Amino acid sequence: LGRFSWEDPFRLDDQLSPEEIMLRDGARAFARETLAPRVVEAYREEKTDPAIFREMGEMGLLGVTIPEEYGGIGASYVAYGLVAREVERVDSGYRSMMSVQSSLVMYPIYAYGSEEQRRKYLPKLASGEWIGCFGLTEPDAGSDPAGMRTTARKTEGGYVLNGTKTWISNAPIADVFVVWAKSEAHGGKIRGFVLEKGTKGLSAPKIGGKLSLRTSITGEIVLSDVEVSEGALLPNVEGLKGPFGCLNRARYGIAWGVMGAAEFCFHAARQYGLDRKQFGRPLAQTQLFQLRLADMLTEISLGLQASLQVGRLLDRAAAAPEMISIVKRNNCGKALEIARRSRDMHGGNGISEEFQVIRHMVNLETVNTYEGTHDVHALILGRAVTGLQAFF
Ligand code: TGC
Ligand code: FAD
Repeated sequence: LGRFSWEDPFRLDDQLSPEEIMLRDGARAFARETLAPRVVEAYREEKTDPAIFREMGEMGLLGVTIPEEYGGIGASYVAYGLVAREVERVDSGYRSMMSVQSSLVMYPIYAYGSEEQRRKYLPKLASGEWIGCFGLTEPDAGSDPAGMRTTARKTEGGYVLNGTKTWISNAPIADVFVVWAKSEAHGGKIRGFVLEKGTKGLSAPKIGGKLSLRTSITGEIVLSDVEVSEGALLPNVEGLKGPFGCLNRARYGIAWGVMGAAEFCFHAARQYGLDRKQFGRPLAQTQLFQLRLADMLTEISLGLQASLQVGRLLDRAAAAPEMISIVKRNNCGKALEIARRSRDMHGGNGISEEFQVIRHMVNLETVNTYEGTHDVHALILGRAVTGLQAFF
């Protein structure tokens, strides 16, 4: 009979390569030593430290799947997921910073960009010298990005962009903006553009007062007659499959990431239950407490195992978007439930910043919503199951 460890029930470690374990351990040490000590204050003060990008870059955590010749480390999607899990174990906002840079900025430049764009942007994004953001959502086009109003009008030497993006992670501190717009010259199809900070007409005001994901800065992207050259267009993709190709990767990373946040909350609830006595015995010695820990253990084990399988398929270019919808949706929903439960199991202490679980809980509300809400992923799956479109 095999041994059982509550910290690794399905022996995930045995299913990883030595390189994946090495990267995971590096990310874990970085998260513990560099991110964890500053998170409580950063969250309280709603403060994003741009230095984190450079620190992540030094550790090789930005664009891990991008080939070495462009500054990445050419690692697997499983490795990318493992990094997301370790970073989000500390805070979903830090994972957001990392996954926007990796999947939503570096990936489209690598997959859809010209050689010149790759060489210009990727090494500096990989090192964290430049910070990137991804503008898809608009005030009137969230779950339905096809309804976007941002336009690109052709001029002699390039394009003029107009429109407003909202809820954009990293935007106020970004150097590089991947923006999606309907291009008149391409029959109104959606095209991607790479814009640079300082371009006339481009601004990115901060959205203040967020009560969730407070370590990750969010803003608008306002485009008022922004003139760019032909070289700003991402030449190799057209239509919604451009942004969705990036979202597939980011959503997959989120599936791993939220399991890290859930593990934090699970471990905290277990420790609290062992330490805290009521009615003359540890809370962890009550049936209800153990039932909840068993539920957490089960959901986390299943969520990690499913993410690993989708990651292996992604690495073989055999993952379907619907598989990613299953793990993004289910893992976010379960992580949120686990965080809420852990908060409750901490009693009054559960609302204190000291115990940290309420921060994870409130963060996970955002993660459950962005990159396709819990219900939108249900509709994607419903369409796959029935063949019937229920969005509209
Ligand atoms: P639909 O008709 O389904 O598809 C239009 C075209 O896109 C293609 N496509 C995909 N391609 C690749 N991967 C996918 N997952 C794809 N899904 C669709 C599709 O084949 C088609 O191509 P073509 O060539 O035939 O034109 O499009 P729809 O308009 O009906 O879409 C419906 C829906 C709901 C599925 C979709 O719009 C959706 O997923 N909505 C959610 C929006 C969303 O996820 N937004 C995310 C914004 S970015 C963000 O939140 C970042 S937060 C980051 C952080 O801080 O960590
Ligand atoms: P809506 O689409 O208006 O949805 C509202 C509610 O209606 C939801 O419950 C939804 O599930 C439901 N709903 C929608 N359509 C249907 C339907 N057909 N049937 C039934 N129910 C439906 N976007 C970017 O482009 N880049 C970023 O970097 C980025 N970062 C973000 C960071 C944060 C902190 C947040 C909060 C959001 C971010 N987003 C980003 C935007 C995010 O992707 C959107 O908020 C998300 O896609 C949902 O869109 P919405 O907010 O417009 O909600």
